[in-house]
Amino acid sequence: MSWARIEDAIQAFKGGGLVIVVDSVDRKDECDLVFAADHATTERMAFVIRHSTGIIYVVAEKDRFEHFGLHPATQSNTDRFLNKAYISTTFLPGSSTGLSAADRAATARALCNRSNKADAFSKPGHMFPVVADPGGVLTRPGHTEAAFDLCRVTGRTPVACISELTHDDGTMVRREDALAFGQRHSIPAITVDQLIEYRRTQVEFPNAPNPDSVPSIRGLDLPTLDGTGLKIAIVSARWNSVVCESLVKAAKEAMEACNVKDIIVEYVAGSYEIPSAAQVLLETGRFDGLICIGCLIKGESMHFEYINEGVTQGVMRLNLDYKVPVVYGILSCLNEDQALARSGLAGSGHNSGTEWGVTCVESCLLKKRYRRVARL
Ligand code: DLZ
Repeated sequence: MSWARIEDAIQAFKGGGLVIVVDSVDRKDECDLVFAADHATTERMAFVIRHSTGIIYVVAEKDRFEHFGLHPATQSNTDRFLNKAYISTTFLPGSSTGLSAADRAATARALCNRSNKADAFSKPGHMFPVVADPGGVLTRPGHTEAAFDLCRVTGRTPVACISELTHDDGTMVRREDALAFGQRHSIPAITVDQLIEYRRTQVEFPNAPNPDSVPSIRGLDLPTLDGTGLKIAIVSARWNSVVCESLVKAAKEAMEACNVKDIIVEYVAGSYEIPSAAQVLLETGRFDGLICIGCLIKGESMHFEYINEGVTQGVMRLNLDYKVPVVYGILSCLNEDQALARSGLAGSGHNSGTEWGVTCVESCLLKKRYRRVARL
């Protein structure tokens, strides 16, 4: 029996299946079952609980755990491998004891969705978060980073579940037995070293396709993005300011959830002024992306039609002239109710600002990716 091809293990993981990951004999010499948390089903969780220690770790970045109000399990880490354990947790809505396979699967999936609120997670609980090193297996060759990297190389939401394989008598499963177990259950088994080798050949991680950082709205699946380091400008109209302010707030929050820290907002009188003000900001070359926010509400004259047309053309021109993503965030509404319903002010829960924030980050990252490839 031998290790699976890394490509086959990646394919299995991408499809939501289990993978066995084995670290080096000089390290823990442990064999873990790992799978993507956004694919955590009751059946898969039950299988893992039955064949492992029963302790299910959930692996992700520090920032994600802290977003849910989780904190380090200890102030002074004395673990031999400096395992970055966070306080255990259970996703409360709909859970019973938190320990059933169904409850633990629900907690795993809930940690994939940043729109869940911190107070929905009990502290302590029955799932055990562990922070992955952002460098993945290239900086720490452990199971935590292997599971995290499997998420990243497959473009899944970067949250995974892991647990150590054990025999029925409670002893730890070692390499040969792990291979046999994998063969019995059609689960590919790989080593951390194989993943390190694979990562060395990778230039970029693909974008996660899953709606995660914010709830998905009417057909637009909002992806998980890391916009660290991006500089974004918002130009907002003051006309219909209650609506515009709510849109600006949602766009900022969506970008902040993607780690964008540098966001400035400039105001102009009405939507008509937006393209020229945006041009002034783009001329500086300081921004990776820009969002135009306004709200045009149809009145009794032709004003609405003319401004609508002019502003739309103006924003498109900026996009093409400056080669910087310029997001069109100008509502064109037939009445006030439509404006309120699209800006999170009518109890619909829908705020278009969220979509525009994520769209801006996504477009900026796309541009950065291709700019880097062009330079290689
Ligand atoms: C004048 C006007 C009107 C009637 N309605 C709107 C509107 O619904 N939304 C908006 O953003 N701006 C409106 N404006 C102002 C124009 O956009 C512009 O500021 C003025 O015509 C001055 O150039």
